[in-house]
Amino acid sequence: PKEIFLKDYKFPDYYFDTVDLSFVLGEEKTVVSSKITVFPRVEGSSYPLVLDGQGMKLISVKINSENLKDGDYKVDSRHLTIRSPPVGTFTLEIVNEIHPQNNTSLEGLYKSSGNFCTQCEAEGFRKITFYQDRPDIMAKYTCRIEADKSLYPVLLSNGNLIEQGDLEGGKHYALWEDPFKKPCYLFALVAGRLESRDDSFITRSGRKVLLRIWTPAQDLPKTVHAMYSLKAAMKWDEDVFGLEYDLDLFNIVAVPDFNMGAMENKSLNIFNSKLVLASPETATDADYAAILGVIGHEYFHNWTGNRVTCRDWFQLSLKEGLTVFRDQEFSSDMGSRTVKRITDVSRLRNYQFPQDAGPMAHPVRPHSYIKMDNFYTVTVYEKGAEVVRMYKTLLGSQGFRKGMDLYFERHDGQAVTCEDFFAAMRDANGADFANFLSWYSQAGTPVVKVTSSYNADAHTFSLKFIQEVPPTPGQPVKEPMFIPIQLGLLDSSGKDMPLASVYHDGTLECIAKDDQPVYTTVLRVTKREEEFVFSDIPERPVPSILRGYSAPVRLESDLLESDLFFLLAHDSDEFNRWESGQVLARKLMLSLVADFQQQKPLVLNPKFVHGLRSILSDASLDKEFITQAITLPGEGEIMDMMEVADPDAVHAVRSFIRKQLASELKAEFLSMVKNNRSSDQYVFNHPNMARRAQKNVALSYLASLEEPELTELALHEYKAASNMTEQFAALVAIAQNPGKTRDEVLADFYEKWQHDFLVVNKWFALQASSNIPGNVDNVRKLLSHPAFDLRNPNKVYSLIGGFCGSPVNFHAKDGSGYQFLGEMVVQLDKINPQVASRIVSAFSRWRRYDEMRQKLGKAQLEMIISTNGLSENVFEIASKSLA
Ligand code: HT7
Ligand code: ZN
Repeated sequence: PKEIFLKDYKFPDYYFDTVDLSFVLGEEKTVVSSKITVFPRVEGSSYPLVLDGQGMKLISVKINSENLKDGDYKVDSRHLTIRSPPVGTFTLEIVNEIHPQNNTSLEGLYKSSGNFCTQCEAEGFRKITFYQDRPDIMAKYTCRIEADKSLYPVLLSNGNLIEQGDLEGGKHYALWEDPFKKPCYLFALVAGRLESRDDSFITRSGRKVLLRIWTPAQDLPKTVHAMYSLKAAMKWDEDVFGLEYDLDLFNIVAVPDFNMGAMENKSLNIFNSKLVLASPETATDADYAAILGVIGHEYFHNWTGNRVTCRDWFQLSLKEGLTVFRDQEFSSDMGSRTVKRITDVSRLRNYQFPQDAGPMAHPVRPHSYIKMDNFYTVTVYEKGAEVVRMYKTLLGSQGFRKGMDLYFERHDGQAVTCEDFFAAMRDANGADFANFLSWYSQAGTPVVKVTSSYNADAHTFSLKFIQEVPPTPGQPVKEPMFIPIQLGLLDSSGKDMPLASVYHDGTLECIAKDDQPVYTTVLRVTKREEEFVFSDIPERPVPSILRGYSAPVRLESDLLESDLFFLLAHDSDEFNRWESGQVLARKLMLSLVADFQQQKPLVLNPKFVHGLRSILSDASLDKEFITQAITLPGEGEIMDMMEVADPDAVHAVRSFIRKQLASELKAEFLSMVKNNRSSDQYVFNHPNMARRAQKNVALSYLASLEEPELTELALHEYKAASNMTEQFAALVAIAQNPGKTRDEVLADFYEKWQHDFLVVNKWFALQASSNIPGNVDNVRKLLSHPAFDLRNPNKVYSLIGGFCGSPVNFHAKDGSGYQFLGEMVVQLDKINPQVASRIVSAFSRWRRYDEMRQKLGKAQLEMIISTNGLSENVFEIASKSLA
């Protein structure tokens, strides 16, 4: 397979001005015709025109209405080359045939539940017709769709509907025109039996936009929350960024078969059903929150991605990092900012940090790829969002907004690079960003070590930073990064001290602004080693470092255990208050893991229990914050910090601490369950979600004790629940423990919900991720359950992906978990390479485990790589994992 490099980027020889597409959709085949106005980049030049195209039958090619002869062009399995096109502007007409009904890759044009739909990002358009399938080719499109009227009453594409009508033979057609230039990855078509929930939004300039969410008729009642989310997102983008929607129609279509979450096609977003459909009875608070975030995300792409797009796929984070940042801010403003930040940082730590430390580590802007689909990663998305957040931390809200305004002023309608975004931020603010660009080019999570000292005579407090960026594949040596460290200093009563000035790099910098005291400041750490000395500090402070998690780094400070407990109790920065508890928990878990490995008895530090008890009883704290604060770091996070990851030890220790906490804090947890019950109607808002979260976490702790009356309590909550959030949490609590109750409740749940495929997926995932030893056999059985289907990505992610989340069973010492996954990857690859390559990633960190597991994991990767006809997608992940 061919590797593509950023350094080899070349401007295209030809651009396209207008593209008229026509689809005749049929049961046996679909005929695609395109008419493209082509012009050369350099006037008067003539080069061969190379079009991408894969897996389709070419019927005819015309230039300026003349059929081309055999020798005028060449077709191979990947390209159509026009040998010597005419000089100047010309029209190119192509007719080809495709077979969407056989397309199980869910890329290009395919069928989902009998309806036609498309997915073109990243390189799916080349499976529809021959084209220059690259994002810097931006053109204006029309799209005519012709299909049987009774089977496909709804025909949708991008832009405005300009004509429709009936045709002979029970057929009909629709003609769509998109007035905005776009790259082909934003093209979309949907044809099917769908109905819509309609609403409208009046933009700030007074235009009325028709909003339509399309689903099969029976699902329409479940689109209320999606519509609420869309309208909230439209309003938020106007209020916060001054960005208004630019067409009179915005369509969202929900489809059950989709490789990722959703797609921002211009004015015709296509969504995985699970990110649209919700009702209190069938969706959890987490589902509701995900829908809000993703509907927002795809809508926000209209400006950050569609109006301004990427020059090439290496720049993906230009649109994705920025849009994730925007959706994070949107969700923060709609709920609790602290809790949103905590969940986002946890996600970064649990998924991105391990990627950044493994064989697939790549910079936010990768240097090369074999299959672009493999680079829709937590690094490009989530670390990319952290990079955007750092601009805001450095510039403040107003400065960041000025940068965004300049970015749109300069680049609307263009395909640009990460440097263009950087330059807009810099130029709008006259800012000095030093070596900030290395965040785009260097992989690996920087480690920042901080040591502190207080000089009681001089009343100065010094913080010394040493940073190191670990080596990653292809990048053995790194330059220091520009790390914004937001911080405050706490006095002995727990209050923030006013910060007057700091001595740094030979100069005294004033912190106070306009004679107003400042309590939180941002230090600019740019060198390998750097010292900052605060003056006028009357007593030894406790520093609260990296407030709000101001940079995506691993912080190692010399704070004492007592300092961490102090911060947990007092820090005015809620994020760091939570973080201090997590640092304590991580230290505790690691030391207990060592004890477990040495077969020492496990004893829980009473100070830890005491710290959590004070959090539980602090009435001033937000309930959802408390829930986060009493949730232990994930097993993956702890394994990631170990020299040799030991899944059994980490799982045993985490279970031990949970049980100890449950028993020590039983009274508190029991009242949390009682006090947070409610007979109210389900409401999706912060106070109600916080209440449910608190009740659910308490119930989960209690059920871990396996005491009959506590299992009974969980069973009672399961039966009494009037919404899925509480019902499913009770089921999860019960399912922790093997036995009759577990089996009966699982059977009852399926019985109740078998008609709802999204709820059944939760049921699959819960069983698959179970840590009950030997569960692989149960998962194998579930593969042949009537509700399971290897062709549906959601089901695969629930059952097979869910299984990989079990430290006990996926990493089983007898290799049964690895063998199961190896078999699944090979089977899935023949159906859907994108899904297979996501699943094979579970093997990528095989070197982190003990020798025996290494051998077993490696053997599976070798088996996969030697499989005949392996896709490029899986090949890339498997070969990089073995390298
Ligand atoms: N921009 C969208 C990316 C996407 C995608 C990429 C590869 C293969 C399938 C895909 N489906 C959607 C989603 C987003 O980030 O908004
Ligand atoms: Zn996106």
